Amino acid sequence: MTDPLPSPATSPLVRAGLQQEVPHTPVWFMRQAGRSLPEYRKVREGIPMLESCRTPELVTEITLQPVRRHGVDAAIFFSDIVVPLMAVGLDLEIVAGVGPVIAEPIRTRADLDRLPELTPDMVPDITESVRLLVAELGPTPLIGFAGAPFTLASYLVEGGPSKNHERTKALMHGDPELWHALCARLAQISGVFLSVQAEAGASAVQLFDSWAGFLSRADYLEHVEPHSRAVLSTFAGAHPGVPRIHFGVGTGELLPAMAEAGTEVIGVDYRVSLTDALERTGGRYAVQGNLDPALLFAPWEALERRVREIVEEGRRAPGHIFNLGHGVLPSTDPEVLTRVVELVHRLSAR
Ligand code: 1CP
Repeated sequence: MTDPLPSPATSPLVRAGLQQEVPHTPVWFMRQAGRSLPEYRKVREGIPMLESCRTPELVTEITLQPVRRHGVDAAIFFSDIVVPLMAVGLDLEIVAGVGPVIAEPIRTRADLDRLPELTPDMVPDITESVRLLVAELGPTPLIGFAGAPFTLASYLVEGGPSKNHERTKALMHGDPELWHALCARLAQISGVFLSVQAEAGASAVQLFDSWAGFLSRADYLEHVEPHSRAVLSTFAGAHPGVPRIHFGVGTGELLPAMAEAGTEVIGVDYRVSLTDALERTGGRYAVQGNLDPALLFAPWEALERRVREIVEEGRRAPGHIFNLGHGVLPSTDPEVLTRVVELVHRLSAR
């Protein structure tokens, strides 16, 4: 049999996600687009973050930049987890050096009424951006994404980035009914945001529950998991064959629960080895990760040693997507990222 024509559906990233044979371990980096790239800083000059996210030509250019430069195996859609919240009419801003800031936080039932459901007609620009990208990317897959209900809820309840998530946890425990209503609404919004991207041609999706690691396992299971499960299962029903990646930071204790919430790929941060992650999830899930982004600042020999270890550990998984354990740090030397891509491809070539 001859090899199928190269296409996103037969790309190493999608194949690894679906536990199929791959020609090499696919690599991409969380936050591969962004401030580590001079070409990004140049096109973003003077344009606010959320405006950039809603301008299809700019989204396309920024998403393609790291693909051109590093030869990564996937593009990640340039957007932000708060874009769908902005689309339903919430007053919010991404403040440079801070992150998302919500003008009026959501803490009461009346506040929840300011958060309507998302419908695809509220985000025509997202459809357009994804279509433009898929046309430009050819066989390289585009990863769509959304924030998971807990991580989104944290921004909404706290009003911005939080160190301890105290107001969020106070609401979760103080008014569970409102908490579940808020998370159910956020699950609807995230679900539609993911589905719009897949409908327009995204070949894989990642659900970012970046702050889930701040929860105990019991809190995760009772207050959060049902809502992430709703997003993930609705997506799988509508888009079979599009691999899902479920990722959080500091989630070593939650890996089994996050895997069982419904995913093909479990994202692993750098605090847990891929070997331990495989063991904790019964060896049944493909894994993504997990180079410590700070190691990109270490001497090449030390970095190379760690990359080799991760590629080796990944061979024991039913599928491995090489990535960092969290996003690229802004002052990372982009040339080091390119070398890591080349190294992973060389080490893993079959
Ligand atoms: O002006 C700028 O350059 C703003 C920096 C920036 C960028 C480049 C923000 C603000 N968001 C983004 C893009 C982005 N955000 C992407 C696409 C680019 C890529 O990965 O290459 C993605 C996937 C996100 C998702 C996102 N936004 C997450 C989940 C991923 C993660 O890092 O855990 C989270 C938590 C956010 C919120 C957010 N948006 C921006 C910042 C600085 C933050 C984090 C703030 C905080 O610490 O709470």
